[in-house]
Amino acid sequence: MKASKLVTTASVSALLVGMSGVAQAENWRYAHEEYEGDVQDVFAYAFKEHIEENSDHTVEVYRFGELGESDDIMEQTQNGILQFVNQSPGFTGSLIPEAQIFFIPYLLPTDEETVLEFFDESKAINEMFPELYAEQDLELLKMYPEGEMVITTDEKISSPDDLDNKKIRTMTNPLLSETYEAFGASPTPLPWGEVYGGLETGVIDGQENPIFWIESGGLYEVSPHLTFTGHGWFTTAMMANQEFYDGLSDEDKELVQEASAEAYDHTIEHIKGLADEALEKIQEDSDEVTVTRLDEDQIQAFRDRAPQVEEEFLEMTGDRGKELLEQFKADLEAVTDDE
Ligand code: 6CS
Repeated sequence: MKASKLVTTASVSALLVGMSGVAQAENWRYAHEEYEGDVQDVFAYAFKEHIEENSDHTVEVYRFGELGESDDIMEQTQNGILQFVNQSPGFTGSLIPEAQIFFIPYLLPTDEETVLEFFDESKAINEMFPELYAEQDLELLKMYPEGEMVITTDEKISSPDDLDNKKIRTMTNPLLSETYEAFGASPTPLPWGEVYGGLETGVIDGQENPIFWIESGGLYEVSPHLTFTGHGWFTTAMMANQEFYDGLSDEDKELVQEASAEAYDHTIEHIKGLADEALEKIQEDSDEVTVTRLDEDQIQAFRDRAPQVEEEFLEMTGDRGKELLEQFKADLEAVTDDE
């Protein structure tokens, strides 16, 4: 009698919870590739804040190194150990070849406002990429730029000839190696954890990254000659494990979408002016650092090498890559025409 009363009470309670739509509070795990206060961390914490302020769920953020390298956190997300991950196409490019589009040099302009508008409005970014990520069991939530790429080296450079025989570290996607080969260098793909030590010991002679990261990771200490070539932007992507996302209630899906949109807006505001601030800090800290901004003729010598990389991209990705590239260019034209 007592037992059956208990069962009945429990069933009624469960029913009431179900009827009132009260979702069970969950703790979601989210890993990214950077350190405290860096761009991906700013995004992650804005996302966490929105989720925690608007639901009973909590988000635990893991930074670079806490769960391994970039490829490790992607694997953990695909296996469902993590619910969310921020991984840059620099690494995802070996999993989703089309994501290497960001490594075709001189495809994106250098003007920040135009680039930000492109990310906001691009059909290639906001409609085509989610389908490509879904094929790898990933729900793409946002793609966003972190900053213009700058090359750092052990000696001053201003032409492809100056890169001859220089071992330049690249992220681990095959197209970026093609880019640096086209630029005249010897590309050396390495995970992030090996970059500072590699520069310090001379295993590599240079690398590319946005200024905020060159400052935050102290790269200028071991690779002091900075060159603005204008050849691209560091882009990144935040996503969820597909099965986890598909299993969320409609209300939670909306919550995740809203949190992603809010984190995106917040992060875009954060990156405005960030490169100038970081460069100032670098110059205050080091007398050894040189900054070279290539002029139009010098840039042209690098730009002339871009078509062979684009061709390689098309070879690696076939019709799907062609379609994506065409849309990407059309989206760029639309935002450039607006100016
Ligand atoms: O160069 C890299 O590998 C790293 N760069 C940045 C800006 N973020 C994370 C990434 O792993």
